[in-house]
Amino acid sequence: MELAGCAHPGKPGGPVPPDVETLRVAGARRGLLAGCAVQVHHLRDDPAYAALVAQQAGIVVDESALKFGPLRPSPTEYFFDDADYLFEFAKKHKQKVRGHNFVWHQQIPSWFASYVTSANAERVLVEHIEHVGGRYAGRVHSWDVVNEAILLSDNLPGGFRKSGWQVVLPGKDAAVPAYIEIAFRTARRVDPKAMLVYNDYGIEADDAASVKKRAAVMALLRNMQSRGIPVDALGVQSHLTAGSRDAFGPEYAYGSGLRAMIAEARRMGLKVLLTEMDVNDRKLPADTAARDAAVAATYGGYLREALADEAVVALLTWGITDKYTWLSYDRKRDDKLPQRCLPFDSQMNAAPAFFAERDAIDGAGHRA
Ligand code: 9MR
Repeated sequence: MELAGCAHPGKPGGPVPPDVETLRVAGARRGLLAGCAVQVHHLRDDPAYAALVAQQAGIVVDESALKFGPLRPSPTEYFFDDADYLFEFAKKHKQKVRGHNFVWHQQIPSWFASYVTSANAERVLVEHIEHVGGRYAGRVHSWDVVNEAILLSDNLPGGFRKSGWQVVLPGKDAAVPAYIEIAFRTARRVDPKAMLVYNDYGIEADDAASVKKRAAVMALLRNMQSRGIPVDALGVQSHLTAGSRDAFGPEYAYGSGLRAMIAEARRMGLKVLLTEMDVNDRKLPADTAARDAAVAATYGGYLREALADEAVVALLTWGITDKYTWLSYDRKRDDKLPQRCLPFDSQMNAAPAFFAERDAIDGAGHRA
């Protein structure tokens, strides 16, 4: 496919004409990988969606295909069809691929609870990473090795989440649970070319809960580094909610805390990836134009803050079109209207958020 140039800035509300600069091209000019999460079954069955992903994304990640549960129908079986399809699609369209994820507390197989014990957990985890990471070694831009390991309300030392892996593989070091150390060391051994990422949410805003969670995440990264555990990047999921600080409080404000966290990661020698951006509109009134404007303002404001730091080397939205967003089934609006949270609306026309995202990329400095 011929990539769009930057001749024509375009405008919201219609399909993107071929001469309108795409997200991937805008990103590439700044040394920033811009892309999105996809769902392989829609790439297969919805050609317009597949074309939009091919056109806009320089990097892709599947919402589910590389997670433990979807990959592992039983302790001895692997299901690679969807993940293989993703890698083929990406190769055809000259896109990079992110791996999401080796370790998470959700989407683990139904057999996990009865099969995995403290006695076999390390072997199960290592074998999984060897098998999956090994299959795609050399073809993965970055792996979310561990996803969402911090949950302060679980009240464990270090703020760790009482996940299935934490329960069977806590280890003796309260600062870095054994499963995290094992996962990162194994991932590095199996795919030395992949950037290894710790990925989390709820660390973007300026309210008290986000400030505390951010501190716990940064402490984990520092403790990993001081123990020689290989970690290359912080993944900031960036599931945001539109609204104003004045109306709703500091959990709707993205600014100084975000900048400080990214700067701290940079000083630690880490890269930063914005891995799952979308903007929940459930606090906004029904009016479409007003909603779109507020969502776009959140995209623009957040990205101007985050992209100001050259440690940020990738930006992915969690989906590309409102047609398939998780927010519409998982975070329903009170009025039941579909969420308008992504750069393209449910008709796959460019929304104001597309232009806000692209303009923020255009306005960012060049990364090395
Ligand atoms: O978008 C994903 C959705 O399709 C899955 O059903 C869901 C399962 O819990 O996971 C969603 O993706 C999540 C991601 O893996 C981790 N961060 C939060 C994302 C949204 O829930």
